[in-house]
Amino acid sequence: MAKIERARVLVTCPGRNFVTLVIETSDGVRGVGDATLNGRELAVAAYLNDHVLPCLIGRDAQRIEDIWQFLYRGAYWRRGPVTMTAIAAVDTALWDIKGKVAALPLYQLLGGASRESVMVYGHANGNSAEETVERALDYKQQGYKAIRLQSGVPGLASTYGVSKDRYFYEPADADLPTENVWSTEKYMRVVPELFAAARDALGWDVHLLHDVHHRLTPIEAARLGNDLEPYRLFWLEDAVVADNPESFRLIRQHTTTPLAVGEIFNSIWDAKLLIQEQLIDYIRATVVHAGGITHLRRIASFADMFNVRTGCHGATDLSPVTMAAALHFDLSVPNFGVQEYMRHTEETDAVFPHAYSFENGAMHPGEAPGLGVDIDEKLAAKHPYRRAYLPVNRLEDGTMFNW
Ligand code: CS2
Ligand code: MG
Repeated sequence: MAKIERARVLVTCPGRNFVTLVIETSDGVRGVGDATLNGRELAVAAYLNDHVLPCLIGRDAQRIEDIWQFLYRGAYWRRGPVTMTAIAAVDTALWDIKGKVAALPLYQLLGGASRESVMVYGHANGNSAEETVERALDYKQQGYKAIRLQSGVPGLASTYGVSKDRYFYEPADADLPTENVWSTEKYMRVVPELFAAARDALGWDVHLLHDVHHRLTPIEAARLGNDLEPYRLFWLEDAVVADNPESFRLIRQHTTTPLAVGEIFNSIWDAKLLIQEQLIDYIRATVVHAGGITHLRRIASFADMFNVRTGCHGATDLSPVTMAAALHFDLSVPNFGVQEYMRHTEETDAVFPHAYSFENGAMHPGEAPGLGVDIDEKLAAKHPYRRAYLPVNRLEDGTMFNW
């Protein structure tokens, strides 16, 4: 029985901050897990170093479920982003080890492939609807079958999802939170025009997605969903803050535009009502923030009972370790919808060598044993941590609002 012999937390910043857990067994098998919580990275690193790692040493590395329960029930203070991200890192690293011991790629341990590849969506954005559509055409030419559109809003200096760079988007860009200004009225006028222009230019054989990023009230979201119905969106994401899941009942009453939610969910309990009442169509919970592969499989099985499909979060602040784990999960899960793929920079990819690949709008985790990703510790050490915060939002009258 291989025991957990060593474990260490690596914090590195190749372009942006990442927290990675490395676990090594008495048989010399190594596993990696992502523990990155954007803008709160050091909180998870401390939780792991000070509270979790001491409990892991000497345990049977094969007992993933028991260790999951030990860290969840044993914490007493269960759930929440820091705890569930720490548990996720341990869980992912142990699944990586189990795959290596079995000499199988992880998806084979998760039940094998349910499809040939994983449809991903790309991120077309621009300062104007025209610029966004022009970039979306570029993504279509690259073979993407699904494209998220985010455009600037006239009268607002900046808005979510619009980056200075054509391909890379990193919102955590300052060592103190940047204060942006938001106006729902200005935004609501732009989005239907953007999708009308997009359908004209791109046609109907490509899926289009949009992220509202938690910025509307339920009735505003209902109106936007309605206004967008002619453009047949694949999904409208985080239309409202999901703290009060009942809000989605009002949206459902007024629109058939599919709804996606859950990237900030940490446990099945955050999603239970929304799934059970079929108030959403896609669950965005992901490996790194929802308790790892072990817990995400539970969420997906529950969602499957209610015709809800997976649409895992995959932004740049989720490291290549999470991208690899997500692709193994996506290839095997029966109720798969789509996977988000926000490209990492070359600098990041160099620190995290990986087997997954992209081709013609789809990805595959590869056939390497375990996750098929690792961290180059020497290279990682060359990129010290740099404090960085996500922006915050204020309304035009100065009122604090959701970013
Ligand atoms: C977003 C993210 O990709 C998405 O759907 O909601 O970019 C999100 O803003 C970041 O992951 C926050 O860290
Ligand atoms: Mg989102």
